[in-house]
Amino acid sequence: MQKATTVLLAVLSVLALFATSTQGKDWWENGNYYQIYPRSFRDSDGDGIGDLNGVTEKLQYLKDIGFTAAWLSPIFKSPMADFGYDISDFYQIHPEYGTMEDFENMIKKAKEVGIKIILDFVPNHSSDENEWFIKSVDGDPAYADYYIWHNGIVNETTGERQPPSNWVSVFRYSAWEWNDVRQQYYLHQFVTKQPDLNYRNPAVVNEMKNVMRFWLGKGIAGFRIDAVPYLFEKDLDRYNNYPDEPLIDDVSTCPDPDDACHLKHIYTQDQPETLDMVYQWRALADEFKKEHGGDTRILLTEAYTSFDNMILYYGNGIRNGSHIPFNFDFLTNLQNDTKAPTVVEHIEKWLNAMPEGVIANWVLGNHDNKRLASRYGVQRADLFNILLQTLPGNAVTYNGEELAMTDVYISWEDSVDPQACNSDPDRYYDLSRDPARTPYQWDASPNAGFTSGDHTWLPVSDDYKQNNALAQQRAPQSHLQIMKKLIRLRKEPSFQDGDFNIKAIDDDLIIYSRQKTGSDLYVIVLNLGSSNKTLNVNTYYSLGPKAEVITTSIQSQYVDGQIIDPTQFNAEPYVGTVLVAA
Ligand SMILES: *[C@@H]1O[C@H](CO)[C@@H](O)[C@H](O)[C@H]1NC(C)=O
Ligand SMILES: *[C@@H]1O[C@H](CO)[C@@H](O)[C@H](O)[C@H]1NC(C)=O
Ligand SMILES: *[C@@H]1O[C@H](CO)[C@@H](O)[C@H](O)[C@H]1NC(C)=O
Ligand SMILES: *[C@@H]1O[C@H](CO)[C@@H](O)[C@H](O)[C@H]1NC(C)=O
Ligand SMILES: CC(=O)N[C@H]1CO[C@H](CO)[C@@H](O)[C@@H]1O
Ligand SMILES: [Ca+2]
Ligand SMILES: [Ca+2]
Repeated sequence: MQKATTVLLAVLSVLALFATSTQGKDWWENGNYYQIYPRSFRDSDGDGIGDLNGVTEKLQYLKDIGFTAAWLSPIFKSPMADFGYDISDFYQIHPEYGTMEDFENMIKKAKEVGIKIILDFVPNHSSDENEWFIKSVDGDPAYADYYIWHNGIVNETTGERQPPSNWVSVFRYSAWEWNDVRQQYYLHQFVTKQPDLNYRNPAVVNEMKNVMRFWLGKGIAGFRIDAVPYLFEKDLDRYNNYPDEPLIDDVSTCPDPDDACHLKHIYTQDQPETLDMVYQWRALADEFKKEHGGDTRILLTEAYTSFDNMILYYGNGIRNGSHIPFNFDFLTNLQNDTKAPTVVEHIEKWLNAMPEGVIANWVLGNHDNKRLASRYGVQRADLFNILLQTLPGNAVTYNGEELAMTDVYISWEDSVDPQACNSDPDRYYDLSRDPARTPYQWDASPNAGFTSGDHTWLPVSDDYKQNNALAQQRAPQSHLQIMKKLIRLRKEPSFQDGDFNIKAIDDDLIIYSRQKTGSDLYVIVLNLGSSNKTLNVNTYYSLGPKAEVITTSIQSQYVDGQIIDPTQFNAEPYVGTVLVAA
């Protein structure tokens, strides 16, 4: 009896959840987010470097595909030691990318077109060329504690001064750099030109909140926040020292002590203070809306961290956190040879762990990883885009993945990414982020229509004559056409609010359904493997005697709109297909 009541209550609360979610959906919920890497997106003035006017020019293109919002990798003034993630003035536009007026035009155009603009916020560090750092080096009292400074320690054997702790930078070597002027070490968790800001100083916390208010005041829809786990480090102990980090359990997996992977980052990542900071930023975004009106301003957070931590970024039940804590589960855990049951496990794990009332999100690529089509094979690019667009929640797409652009080989000599350049000719390629950052392929004209100039900051892929946005727009079937169709489909009630049931049939086949009561039943079949498999779809989800192919991978034997017999469905190698009861 009691059990029945509990079940009934559970059913009622699920229904209540649906009722609220369908009616009051906010603009950002179940949206489609597009990451623009501005340096490589579109060059408007022929210098070989993408810029803001280039982005403005292409906003309509993004709207036509169906994206809700675009987030831009950093566009702020920077000496470009880490391609904009080293900011020398948080309040100014980087001159190569344009002027403040260009920025304002971009925002104006985005409003006209109906696409939200989200900026990258890089709070962990500034450039060493930032005025704050220069003043800090000089000991200016207002800035002296803006960064993390330490005298270092004396080595008992040699009697010489050495860094305060064994901490290693993400991009190799000690995370401490000696400064001759100040006669102290400063901390940098990324390259030496990226000194870490000191979040234990309330003036820094305030300053960075002012940066956020400044850009929100310019009309952006929110921030994507960079490298969140690195914000805080363990505080000084009572002897004024920083503790060494322990070695990883099996050092043979990362033997070089100069590599970050050699240590367990228990003092330099995921400190408890970090979550509090994210919650403060969320409160700021909420207050900004209260004070200024307009739509919800959102936060997206970048954190490669433990699963439990990722979930806490959403909020702790009392305070709210990130609207979209990037779910990097696919990027970190799905390899080329990952089998269907493992893919399903990862999807269910995230959905089951999410706290109540928040929205899932899925990320398949960004400027720090090899491209989707290169990781899983071009043949499977559509399959993964189908997966991304038909899962419940928010979808995040890195520019070029909608065209199935592939990595471009960049030689050691031509590499510019510090993560690659800090390694050596034997190892750089695996580390290099350059191959996924090459210019966007617009059309078949020279340099893929990215620039009118005769050179580009990274080489253009040599397949651009066949593979470009214009060709794919004109073709009756293409990766881009499939993407457009998927994004339109996602607006259907069954994808916005529908139930989701997924299973792996064997090592290759994934099948799942999306349906909202009273709306269409959709069934998605993905074949990750290399052989044909015939199946009766109705055994799993009953489509009835006939089904329509909504969309399917470019190489599929089926075509969009075709009516088929779902009891004799041929799941071809590497093909994904969306079916609906006909
Ligand atoms: C002291 O310096 C020596 C020589 O550079 C080094 O091998 C040793 O690890 C240092 N000691 C500590 C505690 O760091
Ligand atoms: C957190 O977000 C939920 C859902 O939007 C809202 O109802 C709640 O009031 C928020 N809590 C705080 C502390 O802002
Ligand atoms: C992924 O696997 C496919 C087939 O199993 C193979 O053709 C392709 O080269 C692999 N790609 C990578 C990046 O390993
Ligand atoms: C898979 O089935 C299709 C359609 O029947 C056929 O054209 C193709 O050759 C088959 N491929 C393999 C690997 O058996
Ligand atoms: C995905 C992403 O934005 N990664 C960035 C994390 O932060 C470092 C340092 O700011 C950048 O180098 C990465 O590109
Ligand atoms: Ca330019
Ligand atoms: Ca830090």
